[in-house]
Amino acid sequence: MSDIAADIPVVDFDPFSDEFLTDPYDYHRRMRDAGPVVHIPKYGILAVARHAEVHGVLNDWQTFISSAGVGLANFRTEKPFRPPSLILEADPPQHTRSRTVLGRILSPRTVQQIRPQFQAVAEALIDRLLEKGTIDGVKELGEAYPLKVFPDAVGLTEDGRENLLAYGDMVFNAFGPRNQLLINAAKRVEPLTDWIMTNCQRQHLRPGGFGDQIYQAVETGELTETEAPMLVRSFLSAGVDTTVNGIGNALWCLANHPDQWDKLHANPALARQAFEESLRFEAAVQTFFRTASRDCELAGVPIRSDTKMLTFLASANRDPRQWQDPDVFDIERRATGHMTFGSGLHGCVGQAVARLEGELILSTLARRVRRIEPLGPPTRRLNNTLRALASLPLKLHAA
Ligand code: HEM
Ligand code: OVM
Repeated sequence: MSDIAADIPVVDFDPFSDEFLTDPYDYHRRMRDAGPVVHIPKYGILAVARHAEVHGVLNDWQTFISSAGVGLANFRTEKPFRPPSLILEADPPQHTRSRTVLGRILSPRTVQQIRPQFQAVAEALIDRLLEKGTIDGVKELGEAYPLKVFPDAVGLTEDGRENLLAYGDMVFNAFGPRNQLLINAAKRVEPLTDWIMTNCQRQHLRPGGFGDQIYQAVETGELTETEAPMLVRSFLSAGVDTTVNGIGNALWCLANHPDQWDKLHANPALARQAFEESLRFEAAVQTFFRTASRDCELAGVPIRSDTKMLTFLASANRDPRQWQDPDVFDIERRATGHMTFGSGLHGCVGQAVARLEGELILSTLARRVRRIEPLGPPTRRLNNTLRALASLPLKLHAA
């Protein structure tokens, strides 16, 4: 382990404990107020919780690298639980090769092309849920929608799509320590890994879908035969559990802020902004790590090479140094600049798809639903990285 200067403010809590994960916001405030960089001795790591330093770390990829892993494990000294991602857990030049291809597949033009299909599914699903009236917003909307539209767009077969949820749960738990959350997730992982890797093969992917398009880049010589399935794996790892929780958290925000719901219902054109604000307010992805590649300084604090640096994306999103009234959920504010999609070189390559899904669910609800009534408290699904709900009982009142 790398040594950490004695005068860096110490915070003595565990950011991967049940208590922290259940309600992180007061811990975030205490870390922001302790200093620009804090020391978490429990894991021998440093952390940044203010917007300026989170942004600073994510935008200095040469100093704060990803190829040693973007979780707690240092890939230079610990074996990763699966072969590293060729985009997320890579630095240039490997990152550039992967990113060029995935960035083209998920370009704004592609997203315009998939829009009609994504919209039709949102409308059909919400019409069906309105007939039921009482629903679980997590299972029946937050999970059901991405689990249909995203695998369709990638070109997966119908069977076994629910494996994507359990696999995502594992991948995002694995960025944290080997605590009980990870141990429980890991128990289920072997059959999941087999299903995932099988479905990353070209013969299982519908011609023309996002997955097949990765293989087209092999034909042009941009990628190798072995890189292609690994990059399909990236879509299957990052593309479902993220939007599931982005949508689930947005529903929770709107059900609990009826004044904000009324604004959206009166003006469905606010749907995209409302989704953006809920990404800021309840960040579906809470944290990522980097590793210092050399001795350096951040905000005047000396940092040793090989130190793990935890970036609190969700805390940056509520830093009063950056936002006015950060703890107020306001769909009319300018929420862009939040850190929920990361920032810089690794900033989410799927964010246009994620925004499309969120916008279409919220605009369709805004047009067809007069009121979203919470029926009792939601239950949480704790995950080392994701802010996730297990259930969200709701009553939808038709417009
Ligand atoms: C990267 C969040 C949806 C694919 C990232 C990063 C974040 C993030 C924070 C940066 C990781 C880092 O800096 O180390 C989210 C959230 C989503 C979402 C909150 C939904 C609300 C998606 C979707 C896809 C996707 C739908 C696939 C279509 C990826 C990939 C990367 C990435 C492949 C790695 C990019 C790189 O390293 O250059 N995402 N994501 N994400 N995301 Fe997303
Ligand atoms: C990947 C990957 C996995 C999890 C998350 C992610 C948020 C990417 O396998 O490339 O981005």
